[in-house]
Amino acid sequence: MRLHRSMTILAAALATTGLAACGGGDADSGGDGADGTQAEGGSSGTPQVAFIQGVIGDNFYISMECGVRAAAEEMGAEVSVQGPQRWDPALQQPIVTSVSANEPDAILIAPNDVTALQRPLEDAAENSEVVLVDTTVEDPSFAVSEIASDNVGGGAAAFEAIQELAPDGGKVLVIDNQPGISTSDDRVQGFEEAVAQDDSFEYVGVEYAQNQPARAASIVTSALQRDPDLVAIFATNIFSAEGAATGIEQAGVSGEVQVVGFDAGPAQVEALEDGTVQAIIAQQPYEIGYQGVEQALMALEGEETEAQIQTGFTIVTADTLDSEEGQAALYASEC
Ligand code: T6T
Repeated sequence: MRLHRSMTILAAALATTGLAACGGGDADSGGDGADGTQAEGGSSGTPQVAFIQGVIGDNFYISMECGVRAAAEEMGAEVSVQGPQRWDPALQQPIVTSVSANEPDAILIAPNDVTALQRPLEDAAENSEVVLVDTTVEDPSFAVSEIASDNVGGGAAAFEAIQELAPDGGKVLVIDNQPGISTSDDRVQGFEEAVAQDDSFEYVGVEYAQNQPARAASIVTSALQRDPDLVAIFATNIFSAEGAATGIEQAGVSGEVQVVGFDAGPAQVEALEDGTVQAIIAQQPYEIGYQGVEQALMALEGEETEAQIQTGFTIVTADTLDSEEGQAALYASEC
């Protein structure tokens, strides 16, 4: 149920975060129930926030969960966390349906697919404030806020890193999760636009590993058989990067073929240290989760929310890994 009530503690907590409400949000972000009634939250009166991850066991979403939990504790909300076992819209949809049946005050979700999750989330938004964290859907107008990295910019930054690592140019490959995911589609787009501007590079295309490191590894070994002169690979997320590093090691080309990966989980850090990956692009998942709760609670209070919030990223290399900034950018394994 949506709330629209006086929560002095919450309001005070929001005021101290210093995040100004500035425009955006849906017209309905005032927080009345779909039927126009003003509804109370959980039986305790404490706002109930359900966080649905893109997939469980992914350090990006674990770090996001830490931000969600920290914000909820500070602002006096209760949190439940769930997610599909694999990155698969068919697994995430029933989770949305069952979470939504309980009508939590707010749902924070990273939808698995831009199309498949559209309808279930529109339905969920009838009874809960929905905040899209990380990924989005085709028409996010039902959401009170969307919070994500600059993914197009991140893809372009990955190519810039490759330009520095392979200044003579050559063949480059992208390994992605699967099409239809807003974040990684944007990363691929940013990369493709950037590579098209530099004649010294030849883009051999994008291959999909379906979030399976083993598939990413075999994509790398086959790509090297086809194109032994491949100079660099951009892997668009944790599992693509993890598999790319394995493939590079199996092919015995560590340091010869440059790998730039998105995300900064423990496996990516190990790959940087081993020299199988040369640069990683760390997002700010904790911040995304924290701000997600903040926006949800603002919507519940009837305050204006920010329609879109873009968070930053940090490029980490073996040289910067031990710096304060490098260490601060790494993802958590637990909160
Ligand atoms: O890269 C992140 C996230 O931004 C993306 O949407 C899905 O993959 C990750 O969770 C990393 O595995």
